[in-house]
Order: sequence, then structure tokens, then C-alpha cells
Amino acid sequence: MIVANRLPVDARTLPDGATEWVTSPGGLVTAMESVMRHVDSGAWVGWHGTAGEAPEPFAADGMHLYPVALSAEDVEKYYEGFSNGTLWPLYHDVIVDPEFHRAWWDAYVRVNRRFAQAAAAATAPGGTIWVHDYQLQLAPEMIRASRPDVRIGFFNHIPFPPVELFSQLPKRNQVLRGLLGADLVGFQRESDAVNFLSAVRHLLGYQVDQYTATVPGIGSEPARQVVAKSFPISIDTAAISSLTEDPAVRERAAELRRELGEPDKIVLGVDRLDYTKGIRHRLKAWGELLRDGSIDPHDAVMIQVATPSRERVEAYRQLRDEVELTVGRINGDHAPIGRPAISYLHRSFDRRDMTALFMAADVVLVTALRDGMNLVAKEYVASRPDLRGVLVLSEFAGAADELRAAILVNPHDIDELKTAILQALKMPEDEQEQAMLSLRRQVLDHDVQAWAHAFLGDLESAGRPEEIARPP
Ligand code: GDG
Repeated sequence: MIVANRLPVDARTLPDGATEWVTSPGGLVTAMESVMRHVDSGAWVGWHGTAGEAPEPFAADGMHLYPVALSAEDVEKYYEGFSNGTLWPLYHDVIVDPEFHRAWWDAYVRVNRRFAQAAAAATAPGGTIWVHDYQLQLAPEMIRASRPDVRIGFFNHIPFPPVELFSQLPKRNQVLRGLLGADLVGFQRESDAVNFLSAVRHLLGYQVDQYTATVPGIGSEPARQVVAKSFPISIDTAAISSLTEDPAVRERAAELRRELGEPDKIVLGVDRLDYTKGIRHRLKAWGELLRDGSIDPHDAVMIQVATPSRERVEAYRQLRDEVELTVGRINGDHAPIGRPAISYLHRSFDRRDMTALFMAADVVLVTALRDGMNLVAKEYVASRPDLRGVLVLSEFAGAADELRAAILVNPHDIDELKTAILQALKMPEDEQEQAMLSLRRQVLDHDVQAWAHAFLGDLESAGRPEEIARPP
């Protein structure tokens, strides 16, 4: 049983008024969809994407889907509020100021309880529940209270901040206790697991060692051990490999270059339009390189796909305005007649188009200021069986722990970023090949199925409550 904020589908109303369910985009869905295809009788509890009553449970993509209702107020306070106005910025190094409102917290508790109840009601005796992400940190404890027979895993897709930052969170101890309801708490990076265990020790005073926290029992209950470890998420490399072999996708990649006026170099960014992704830093570097004359806009074009995201949250509206102003200025100052210096695309593309873009890109820029993992970096690598192309990767993305053969950058240092972009544009083919070989070995050997297998394997062994000696 997967429990996540969103179901892996979106409702689309057909002309005759009937509802059709289509797969929805996003990192978590991309990752879990391919995992669940290999599970018999898999189920998923999540929000179906529209405020109001929930539809009856239904089957899609071979899974049982259990929609959870969110009212308009829940969406505003639990989702846009506490999840994306408080936790998201706080967990991403306070790139923008987190807001704290008690009414948002109340909604967060209420909605977490609703998800926990739905999961507890739909899971078979002795089953396994895997809760995902920062929107549902209280659910593990709530599920355990009513279903002590099930194994509970939790995976955090975003970073877990250092205790100095986490301590700012009102209700921080409730959040830690919520997570400790799981048998296994998984994180993207080793440093996230360390931060979590350190918060547990400092704020709750529980005993922790390298991978475990000991949760004292209440009354006659035995103490429990909770394992906290890193499980770097990955991608469905087989699916991408087969797309790269599709003649239509290859043709689309060639066509993209023709449509852009056959530039020598195509530089690509693909991100949700989110302030964590460092899009403004990237644009600043690109604009300065054009202004300095280090890049000739006839030779090199940047494509920036900025997928619409959280458009009702103020910080995202502001970001969109700033990004669009900057793109407009750079194009106004530097674009040759009839073609852009930056091709800016504020919309979603299908998987085939995305793969074609990766196949066409000579350089991909991942300049996140903070990112749990960043799947785009791995998708680019998986899309390059020809061993061409250069990845410029922020050291603040989780992917930097594994993708050491990328050009690693501190995106806050615009000069360093400019140097890295120039280095990427000038990299000889034999060096590209050497780096891409090493990157591909890492990504292809550690795909998303291996990630899920590792997590579920550890959950299996972590999942039985063990009596452990209580301190005297
Ligand atoms: C969170 C964490 C972590 C983007 N635009 C389109 C599109 N995408 C796809 C990408 C990629 C996914 O969405 C985005 O994943 P990321 O990892 O880059 O970032 P988040 O959405 O922030 O995801 C992140 C992830 O969860 C998984 O744990 O890595 O750190 O923040 O797959 O390709 N896909 C399509 N059209 C688009 O226009 N089809």
C-alpha cells in the first residue's frame, strides 16, 4: 500500500461529461509508477487532485486507487499552506522564508489523520504500508496507533534539514514523533538521515546510533527501534533506454536542432518552476556569458522547460514573473532575428518529447540550490547511449553524491557557474565519453526498481517490533 499526497492519476472530463483518469507528472509518480507495475494487488491512497468529495475507489494501471477527499480549505491550509508554505522552504534551506500559521498546522494534522485512516482501513492484515513525503509526516504514527500489525515505511523525497534549521518548525517534536511511527525512515542522502537522527537526539532526547533511534515505550509497551538510512531514488532506466531506440524519438531530437536553426550547441534546463531549482542563477550566468561575448547566440541556444507548479502559492507567482522578465530581457538584448537566445517553455511535455530534448542537448544544467535528489540529472544520463553530452550538476542536489563524473558546481557562485558552462561547451568528445561512461555505469546499475527493492528489503527486516533492553 502506497500512501502519498497525490494519486498517480489526474481526472480529465470528457466531452460527454464522463471522467477519464490520466497519469499525472512529477518526481514521485515517475518513480513509483514503474515500481508498482511489478507488484501484484498494489494499492495507492492519495488525493485525486480536485477539491470536494472523493470518488469511490477504482482500479487504474493495475492498481487499486483509494481517493482521499480534500476540501478547498484543506487544499489551501494543508497543501499550499503547511506543506508548501512552511515545510517545503524550511526543508530546502529557507531559500524563501517559511511561514508559520497555527490554522495550517491544524489542517495538516486533520488531513494526515484522514490519509492514515484510509490506509489503515484498506490494508490487509500483516500488510506493508509505504508512506511518501513531507506532506504526510504524521501518518506513520497515526497508522501504527490503529494497525500495530502492519509494517510501516516512510520515504522523504526532499532533504531533511540540519537541526539548527529544523528547530525553527513549530510543532517540531510532533513531526519527529509522527515519523518515528514508521519502522524504517528513508532519505535521499546520507546527510539527511544524519540530520534526522540528530534532531531526534537533540529535540526528543532519544538514544540514537549510526542507523537507529530507540523510541521508549509508554507504560508497559516495549521500546522500539526505528531504522533511518539513505536510499537514493532513481529512474526507470529501461523505459528511457527503449525510448532512445525509438526511431520517432530520434527523429524528433534531430528535428529540434533544425527548428532551433542548427546551433552548434544546445544547452537544456528542465525543472518544475520552483525556487529551489536555481533557474534564476542559471539565467543570470547565461545572460552574462552572452553579454561578455563568451557565447555567441548564433552558436549556442538555451532551452528552459519550466513546468507549471504550485501556481496559487505567492512565492511561485513571484518566481514566474522574475524568470519571465529575465528571459524577455535576455532575448531582447541578445537573440538573433527569428530565433531565441533562450527558448522558454512554460508547459508540460510528454515523455517522448522529454527524451528527445535530452538526446538533442549537448549540455544539461541542473543548478538546484537544494534538491532531494533531482531525477532530471539521471534521466539525461540514461538518455545518452551515444556517450555524448555534458552534465553540469549542483553539489546541493542529492544526485551529486552519486554522479561524481559530472561537472559539479556551487550555483550560488555565478562566476563558477559561468566557467562550468564554458567548460561543458568546450569539452572534447573523448572527455565527454569518459565522463558519460562513468555516469551511465552509476545510473544504469542503480535504477528505481533497485531502489524500491532495497527499501522494501530493509523494511522487511526492520519491520517487526523487537523487545530491546530499556535503559535502567
Ligand atoms: C521531488 C524532489 C526528487 C518535469 N517536467 C516535465 C516532466 N518532468 C519530470 C522530470 C522528472 C520529474 O518530473 C521531476 O523530478 P525532479 O527529481 O527533478 O524534481 P521534483 O519534482 O522536485 O521531485 C526531488 C524527486 O521528488 C523524487 O524523489 O528527486 O529532489 O524535489 O522525472 O523529467 N515530465 C514530463 N513532462 C514535463 O514537462 N513528462
